[in-house]
Amino acid sequence: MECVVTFGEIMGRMASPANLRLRQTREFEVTYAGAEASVAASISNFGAQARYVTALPKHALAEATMDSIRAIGVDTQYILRTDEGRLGLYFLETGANQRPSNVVYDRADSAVSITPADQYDWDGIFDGAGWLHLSGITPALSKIAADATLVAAQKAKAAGAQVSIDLNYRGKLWKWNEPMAPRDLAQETMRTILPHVDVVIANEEDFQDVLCIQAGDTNVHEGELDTSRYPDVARQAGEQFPNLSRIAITLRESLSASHNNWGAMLFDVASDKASFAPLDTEGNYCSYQIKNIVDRVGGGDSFAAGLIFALNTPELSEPQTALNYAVAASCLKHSIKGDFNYSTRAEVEALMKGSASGRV
Ligand code: KDG
Repeated sequence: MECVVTFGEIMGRMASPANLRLRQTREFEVTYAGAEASVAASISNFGAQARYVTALPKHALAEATMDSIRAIGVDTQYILRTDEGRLGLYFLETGANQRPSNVVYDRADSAVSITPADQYDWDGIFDGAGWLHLSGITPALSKIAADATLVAAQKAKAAGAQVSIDLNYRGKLWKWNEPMAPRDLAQETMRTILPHVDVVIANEEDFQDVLCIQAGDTNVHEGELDTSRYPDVARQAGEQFPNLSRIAITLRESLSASHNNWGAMLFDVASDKASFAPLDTEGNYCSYQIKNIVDRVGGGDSFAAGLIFALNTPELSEPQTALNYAVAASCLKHSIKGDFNYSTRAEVEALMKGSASGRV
């Protein structure tokens, strides 16, 4: 499998311990985070080569940030070290029962948000690379970061790589063109990037926020998610962007802060065929019931990483198998503290086999 490149912002994650409110806590658990870094970490943990590209300042905290992904085997040689700009942080308060989680960003003027595209060595970055993964978070940071994301996609296509993007709409970001509303800016900006993308990944809310595609009625019928409307969401995305070859929709029914039902659909545009996962023994969509979520952050990134890894691994690349892998990988992430998914390929495949036999 050729190297997978991801480009975006990596941050320090400062999480209050044991569900403490941010106002209460006197200490934070420090790990590292950022959607595109999480995808690189996950792919590396599956045993493939991942190269992560960003810009970071020249100080010890930035070194620690790089160490966190180097330790997993991610290639960090194209990370730019800058004299200007800071390491972004995000503060996480984990929800419980009916109280949702809360995130406070402290990432203005981060190095990646002020580093123009022409500073990166794109020829080196795409040397030996077959895939680029992006997210809608980095272009939300600044006009400079949005332009760099677009250039990354263009350079990847020019180098013959496939490009995937997770729409990842974050309404708290997208402030760089005020008074333009965050949603309008996201729509306008993402429409410039999406023509250079092959695979788009998102949940149904993101399809609505970023592409104005209505997923329709979200009723749950007799405990079963009505999956019939999702192929049409994907078809509408394919009509808006004819370059798209595949569209993945993650299907999360959030039942409480600690309980999700979790699954996904993968739509193949050329064959107009939708696959769903997980499936029960009769081949019907059933969803993983995750009843004790240790940490849900990064679940979508694990899905993206699993899909990219599986689509590029010959024995896993058939659409249903690739989707089974991606959903099982993201399901396992919910058992792991921190943003990164430390599951191995063997662990993901063991869960896939268990779900195929109805033992989940
Ligand atoms: O997808 C996970 C991300 O939400 C998390 O790593 C933090 O990058 C992050 C963001 O900006 O929300």
